[in-house]
Amino acid sequence: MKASAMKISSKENLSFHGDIDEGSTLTSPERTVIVVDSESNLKEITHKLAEFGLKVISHTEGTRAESVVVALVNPEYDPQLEICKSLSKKCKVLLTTNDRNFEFKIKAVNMGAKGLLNLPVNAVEVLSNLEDARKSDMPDARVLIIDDDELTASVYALALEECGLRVAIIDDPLRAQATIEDFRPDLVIMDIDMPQANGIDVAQAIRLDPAYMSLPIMFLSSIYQKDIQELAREIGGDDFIKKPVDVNYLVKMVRMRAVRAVELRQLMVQDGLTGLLNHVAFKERLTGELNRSKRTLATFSVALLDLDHFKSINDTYGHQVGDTVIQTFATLLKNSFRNIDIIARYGGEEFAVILLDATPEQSEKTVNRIRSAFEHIEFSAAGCKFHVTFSCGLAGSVTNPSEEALLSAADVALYQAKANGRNCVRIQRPVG
Ligand code: GH3
Ligand code: MG
Ligand code: MG
Repeated sequence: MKASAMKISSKENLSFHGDIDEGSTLTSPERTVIVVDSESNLKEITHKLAEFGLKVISHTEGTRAESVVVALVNPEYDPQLEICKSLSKKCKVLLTTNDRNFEFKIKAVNMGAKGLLNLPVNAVEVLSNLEDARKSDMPDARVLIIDDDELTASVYALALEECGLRVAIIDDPLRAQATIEDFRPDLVIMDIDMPQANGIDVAQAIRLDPAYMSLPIMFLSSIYQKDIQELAREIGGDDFIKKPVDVNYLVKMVRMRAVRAVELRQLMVQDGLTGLLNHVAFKERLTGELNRSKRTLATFSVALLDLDHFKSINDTYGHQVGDTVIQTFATLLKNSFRNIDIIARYGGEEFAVILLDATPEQSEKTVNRIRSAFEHIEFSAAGCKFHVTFSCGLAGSVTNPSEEALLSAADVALYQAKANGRNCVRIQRPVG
């Protein structure tokens, strides 16, 4: 749903393009878009999308075009929209045109087009369409089953997985906290009667952590005593279901709750402008990763990235253009870090990233590549062209084993990067 928040209004007439960083490894093979256009437009669009790690191919490229989910078709190149029609059977087709004539729209819909994109093509808009097209009906929801009866648990798991949910099972409730931190379920199905601990106590222990206070918990039990049911409800269990459970009924209940939980979670953790994690959610993830690194000895780095002289962009071009720069930067970050990295909008024009299993030195290379890609992006507004840069401070979890230490070390490094003239990356090194 956040993709809408990421969309740029074409009224702003803002576009960007620039040179591709030669050494960039931002391109990944599955991020491909089909473009149907004249040779020269094709070249220009290829160039623009490359900045965001997107690859362009032509619709004639046979099997390579098979798995592609978005196609951009210029109606000037395909006036009868025949190519549009045939592509629409395989993927989401967007017509690249400034024509908003209603008759044209009717024809477009008739020929299978799913949207219109203004010219010049804007990479951020293409990316948010790509995200939408990839999204399936079932949100990416995770369910954790805690039950000492492994056989029953795996029967439930199978049924839930069949309807597209991701499922983890633990038979020992004492592993609940660690598993929740690692797996981050949207919903927990909890047996009550377990040899190691009572399910109701386990649920209460989980809820002692404010981060999991609203994690939905469904209790399953063959014990059917009214007072236990009431107790379960009191501590915030969403449901109490009697065992043996009809699997179809369970799937229906879980599915409904998981969808709602995912929607709620997104509302709570996402930043409205960029769709990235918000400040609070970032802090929670940081705590989780620190706990995890204590258990597993895995290390990570934290990067704080702050746009340079951003106030003057707002002052010169207006707040809306400033917002678009923030959205563009967020899109570049999303498409440049690995999927496992945790990216957040930390404050106004400041962003924070947790780079898992990466030393500050390794992270520095990644961030420098992004820095170089970003400084080449050319923005244009009100007839002027301009570039924006950012500065970054990095700190590692090995030398800063607490939340405060990590964030303040990264902040000190960011301050050094600013003092050093901006548009650079600094690592905070421990004194002595
Ligand atoms: P520095 O290089 O030292 O970071 O300078 P700066 O101008 O970027 O930093 P400063 O903290 O002085 O200004 C940040 C500006 O960012 C001020 C604020 O109005 C603007 N800002 C914060 N949030 C948003 C936002 O959501 N949208 C827009 N357009 N501007 C924002
Ligand atoms: Mg700034
Ligand atoms: Mg700032």
